[in-house]
Amino acid sequence: MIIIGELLNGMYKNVGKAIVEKDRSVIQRIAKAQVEAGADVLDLNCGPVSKDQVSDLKWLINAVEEVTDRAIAIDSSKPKVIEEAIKVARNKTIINSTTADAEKLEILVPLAKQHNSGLIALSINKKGIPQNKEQRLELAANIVAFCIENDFPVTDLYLDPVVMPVDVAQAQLKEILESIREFKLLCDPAPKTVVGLSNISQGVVDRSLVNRTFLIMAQAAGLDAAIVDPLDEKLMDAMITAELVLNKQIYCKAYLEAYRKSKL
Ligand code: THG
Repeated sequence: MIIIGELLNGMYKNVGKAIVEKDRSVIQRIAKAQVEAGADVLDLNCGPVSKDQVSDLKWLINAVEEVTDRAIAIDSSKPKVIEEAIKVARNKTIINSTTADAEKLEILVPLAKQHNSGLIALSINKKGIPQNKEQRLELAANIVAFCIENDFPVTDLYLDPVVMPVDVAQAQLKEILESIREFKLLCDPAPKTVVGLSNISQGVVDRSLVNRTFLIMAQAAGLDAAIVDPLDEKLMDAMITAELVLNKQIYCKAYLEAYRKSKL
């Protein structure tokens, strides 16, 4: 499983404050903690507090790249912001994200290709979030077709079915799990799949339990990557154990410890 650390998001109060105050030490401490906990990639999102997304995201990228050479996911809904921010990145990048809308694909697919970057694509469009598996698959198939036509390697494409909070869209979660399984069948070689896991538990009491239960089910459906809180130890233990069950880790008595050591 490719672990994408979610904590450098302006949605979190401490991070939002650090971005506004340009406090590098707070950002760098959170970056290092996520790397030490096993994050392969760090998601960077300025969140709602940012008044100048381009300069804030560039600042965030620089601050993070000073302390780690792990990949970064440049997280913004605005293609123009991603286009500017990616210019300052030296680490490997994943663009997060495009939708199935032509005007976004036309900018972000060539940009990802030019920078040798991964690309996360949400199976949504301007009309909104799909209400069933069929609509998600149709949008994902359009995204895959666009990538193939434009010579973007689908193995660098991460299809995201868009996880919804369980308290507002409970019936969607089964559709999302089935979408993950079917996204993998859209072409050969298969595209990758990703979810923003913590979306599921916004407003829920025991967030960690809901998160890890869904993550394991998504892993069983073939999930390749997840945007998660890597400091949640119970979540990481469940993720590693699910990899063991899926025969993606070699069993030994100390398999949790062995996995963590392999990430350092
Ligand atoms: N798909 C893709 N990218 C994404 C998402 C996705 N990026 C953003 C988001 N969704 C994933 N990251 C988060 C980060 C934080 C939270 C949820 C998803 C979160 N934050 C607390 C909250 O809102 O309750 C913040 C509260 C606090 O201040 O502590 O839940 O789906 N491609």
